[in-house]
Amino acid sequence: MNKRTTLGILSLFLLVSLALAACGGAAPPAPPVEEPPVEEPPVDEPPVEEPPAELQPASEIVIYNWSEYLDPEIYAQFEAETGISIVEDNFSNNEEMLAKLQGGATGYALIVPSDYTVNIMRQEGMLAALDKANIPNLSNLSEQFQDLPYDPGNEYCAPYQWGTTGIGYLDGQVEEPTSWSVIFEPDPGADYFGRYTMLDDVRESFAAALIYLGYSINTTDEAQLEEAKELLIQAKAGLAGYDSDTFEDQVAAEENLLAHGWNGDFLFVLEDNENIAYTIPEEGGVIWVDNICIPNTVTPEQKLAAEMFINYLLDAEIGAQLSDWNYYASPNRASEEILGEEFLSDPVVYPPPEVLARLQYIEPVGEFEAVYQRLWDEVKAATP
Ligand code: SPD
Repeated sequence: MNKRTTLGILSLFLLVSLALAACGGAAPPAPPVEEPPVEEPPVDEPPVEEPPAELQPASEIVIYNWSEYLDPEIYAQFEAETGISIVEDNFSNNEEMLAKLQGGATGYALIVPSDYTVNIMRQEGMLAALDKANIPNLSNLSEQFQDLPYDPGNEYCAPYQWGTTGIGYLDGQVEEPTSWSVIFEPDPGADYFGRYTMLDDVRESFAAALIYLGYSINTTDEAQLEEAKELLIQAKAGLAGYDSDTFEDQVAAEENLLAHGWNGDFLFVLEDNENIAYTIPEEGGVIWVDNICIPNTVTPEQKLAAEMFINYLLDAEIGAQLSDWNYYASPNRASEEILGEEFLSDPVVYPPPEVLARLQYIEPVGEFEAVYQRLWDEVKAATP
């Protein structure tokens, strides 16, 4: 190939290349090299605040209560209205409940201690303070139940029901027991000998003996307590047993003829045996207030559900339904208005002033609780 020919070919190649580029047929130009983005300094914007999730109540809670004290219908109604179900577990006396919680039981969202036990539990820091915003029905309580000495201002508990401790008996088969002597000095020839029970309850049983001896039921005098112990041992000669749960059923069934026990429980079995009667002996008896409280071991969800239930119980209609079922006096003024005159004028439920004057409250006795307990263990173990 000569030089002209070579130049001709090169010119032709150049021409073709230019023509192709003009028609877009050439390879695409390489993309421009991108500079890395310049990092902007972070702007100090406030984080987007999520509204706090509203606390939801637990769907099931457990109440630790005395037996036959809460109408099962009330649990069912509450569940139908709120979706929260309540499971009930029972204790026979305050000390059993207290020991279980002191032992570390954590499953309970509600408990029902008596007056002096609320005091003990408060001092030991075992109760959760009530969130009153969740319990507006506290205002339904009678004034005297809104500021009780063991829980001023209802900081920890709502009063549940109140009542008395005396003797229930089968009218017509035994004479009205006007003295605690029927229990402490029983006649071995009497029909009722061997057919009576005493409460399985250290403070209640000591109270009966101390009242009979003319002492305070809150004595811390060891000599007086020893005397009471001897009396309790003496009573065992004719005692069918200690019973806090079925004493009223045993009398209604005429297995026993009398029993040391709580007023409402005897009224509860009147429909089984119309001859059941109840009296406070002349020496006196015990008056008490039971309370519904929340142990300090609950979760926030359990506590909310528990407070919703307390509020439900304090509703005027529900409080009346409760007393109508368990025959105990109501601390709820609004409920009393519904309960009616027949209930309010029953002297077994609402003792007249002359009976009230002979009643004493059990109070905490501090370190002496252990002395009562030791002597009670001795009573239980003794052979009369
Ligand atoms: N059946 C429920 C009886 C409740 C009695 N609680 C009274 C305790 C007084 N110490």
